[in-house]
Amino acid sequence: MEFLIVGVAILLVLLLAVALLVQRGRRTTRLDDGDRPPLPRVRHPEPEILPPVGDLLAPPVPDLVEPDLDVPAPSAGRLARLRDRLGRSQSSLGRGLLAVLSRDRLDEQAWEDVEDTLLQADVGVAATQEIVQRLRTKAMVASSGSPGQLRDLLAAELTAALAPDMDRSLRTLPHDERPAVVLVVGVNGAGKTTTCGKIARVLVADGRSVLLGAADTFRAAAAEQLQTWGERVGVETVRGPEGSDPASVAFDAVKQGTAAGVDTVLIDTAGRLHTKAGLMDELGKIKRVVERHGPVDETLLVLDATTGQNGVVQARVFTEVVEVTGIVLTKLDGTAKGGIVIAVQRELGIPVKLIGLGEGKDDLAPFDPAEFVEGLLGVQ
Ligand SMILES: Nc1nc2c(ncn2[C@@H]2O[C@H](COP(=O)(O)OP(=O)(O)O)[C@@H](O)[C@H]2O)c(=O)[nH]1
Ligand SMILES: [Mg+2]
Repeated sequence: MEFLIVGVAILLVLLLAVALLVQRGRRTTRLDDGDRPPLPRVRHPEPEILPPVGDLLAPPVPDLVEPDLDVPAPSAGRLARLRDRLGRSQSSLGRGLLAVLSRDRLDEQAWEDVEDTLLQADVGVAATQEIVQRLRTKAMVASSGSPGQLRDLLAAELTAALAPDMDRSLRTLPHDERPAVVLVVGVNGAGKTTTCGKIARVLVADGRSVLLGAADTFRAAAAEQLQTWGERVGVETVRGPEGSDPASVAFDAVKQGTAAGVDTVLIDTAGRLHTKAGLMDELGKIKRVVERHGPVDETLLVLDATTGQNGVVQARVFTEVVEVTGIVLTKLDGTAKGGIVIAVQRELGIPVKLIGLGEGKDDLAPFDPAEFVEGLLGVQ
């Protein structure tokens, strides 16, 4: 019995000793491992996700659009998307006219009311008289004279008054050796800088390269505002020191744009000159100096639509200074009356090319007469 106890005790001691040895052996191994360079970690390859075939066929995203940059909305279809903003703000014109045309009898009073509604909507005297006269004639010979038919006749007349055949394309395509140059002019607060920024976004969305020129050198904040617009879409801005000569900034912008091989240079200008003569001098000089590089392709006059007929008077001053090739009417989403588009175009004989429909980054739409009239009249 004693033998057995001693035997078990010896066995236990032996087992303990073996266990200790194994333990130490492990530790040693660990230390050795630490001295060796770590084994490369085996990376399990990420499962490869192949793009769908449709994506492979899609055009490559232009380099300009980096992940941290905005991807502006495409310009196509913008007016259709934004036109309900017109419907809301233009209720006086659209709803007023449609209410009159829905009357049981279109008597003398009714036509006078149509005329008043158009005048109140800033359509202007000459255009109003013309529209009413043509509409009256057509309503007389109309087959049914139903409100729906009269609405269609009205839409057709308003569209005709907007000269749908005018060329509204923006000349922004580069020439052989130099970029297209777009000059943006207008009075202070009309929305020039905002419009420059929005146009830059439209061009970037269409895959073009752009450079901005901050020729409003009165305040550093003006150049900063423009630069911020550009930075969001990866577009550079050429600036000069505050108070420097705007013409030389504009000249440098075109020079740098040419060297960089961009498609379009957009030049923002100041509008806060106190006298008409000062404005003439400055804008005339900018244009002359820029044209040492070659002719300006597009001169856009930005008008605040809420200023109504005053805007037309203002516009005349600009057309005397520079050859305006297109009008941008801003703030048509606000209290503006849509008729101003008809008046401006008719009195200046210059096409409205773009309209501003909000403060949002992509709230600028190419102008389309038929689409615009549908917006004015609202969806019935
Ligand atoms: N609601 C609205 N506001 C606009 C529009 N376009 C410009 N603005 C605003 O008008 C103000 C003046 O714009 P800005 O571009 O600085 O005018 P600038 O002095 O001619 O350069 C800014 O607050 C803009 O956000 C527009 O289409 N709709
Ligand atoms: Mg400005």
